[in-house]
Parts: sequence; C-alpha cells; structure tokens
Amino acid sequence: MMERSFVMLKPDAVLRRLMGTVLTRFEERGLKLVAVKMMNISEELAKEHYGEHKEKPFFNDLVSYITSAPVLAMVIEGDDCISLIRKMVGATNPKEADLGTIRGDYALDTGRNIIHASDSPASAKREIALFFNDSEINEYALPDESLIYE
Ligand code: YYY
Ligand code: MG
Repeated sequence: MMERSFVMLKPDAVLRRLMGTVLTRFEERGLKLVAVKMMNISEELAKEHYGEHKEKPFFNDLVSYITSAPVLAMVIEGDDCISLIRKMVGATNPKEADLGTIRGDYALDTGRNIIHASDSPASAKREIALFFNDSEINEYALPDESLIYE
C-alpha cells in the first residue's frame, strides 16, 4: 500500500553534514521525497512531537537536543514505506542497530541517534500534520516507477 512517513534528520545529522548521505539512501532505495524543509523546532513543537515520552526520564534532554540546532524535516512516500524506513533507520540504540542501517552505520548513542521516523500509519499521519501543511507536500510522478514497482 502507498504510504507516507514523517522522517526527520536530527540536529546531530545536520551538524555532522550527514544530510546528503542519509537522503541518498532513501533516494537510492527508490523512495520518493515529497516534502523537505530545514527548520528550528520550538520547545512547544518538540514536546508535542515527543508527547508519548513526556513521563520518561530522558524527555527533557530529548527536547533540549532536538531544539538545539536545525533539523531537516521531510515526508517520504513509497509502498509500505513506514515499516521499510524503520528498518532502514535501525534500532533506537545505535549500538544495537544492525550494520547497514542508518543508526548502525553513523551513530553510537541513543541520545544522538541522528534520525527520527514514524513507527505506524497513525503516528505518520499525526507527525506529518504537525510539521507540514498540505500545500507543502508535493505530488508528482517519478519517471522510473515502472522499474521500481512490479
Ligand atoms: O522511535 P525511536 O526514535 O527509535 O525511539 P523512541 O523509543 O520513540 O524514543 C524517541 C527518542 O528518544 C529516541 O530516538 C532517542 C530518545 N531516547 C533516549 O534518549 N533514551 C532512551 N532510553 C530512549 C529514547
Ligand atoms: Mg518513536
């Protein structure tokens, strides 16, 4: 099923100049970027985005980290892409993430794991709406779709 996922390169990915490297992985896989923007997240938006973790001991550190420098927020479209992107991202703790995953190849600490990706269709819908207006999401066809999809 065609899905959209919310993906965000966290401040460490931006500051470590890993944006192109990570975007290339998604593009080379055949996924389609339909929205991308660099932005500073307000404390309010950070708390809303990570609302499910508000009682956790790491919540305050997470909010300060995510608001410390710009992020690259994006919407990616593709067949079953929500779970696919989670697999490409790897485990939350980069030390446990498989090699070949984004976190497994480029990160070491849970609190500096460089990327966020939606974990379900419901969270994708919620997170896309938090970060993007409908008018910021681009609908277009890729010329090689018949080579990527059966
Ligand atoms: O979805 P994912 O990012 O893989 O992990 P979550 O369990 O949703 O946690 C969100 C975010 O919080 C995680 O990417 C890093 C941070 N975090 C942390 O700093 N310490 C933990 N023990 C768990 C999560
Ligand atoms: Mg999560």
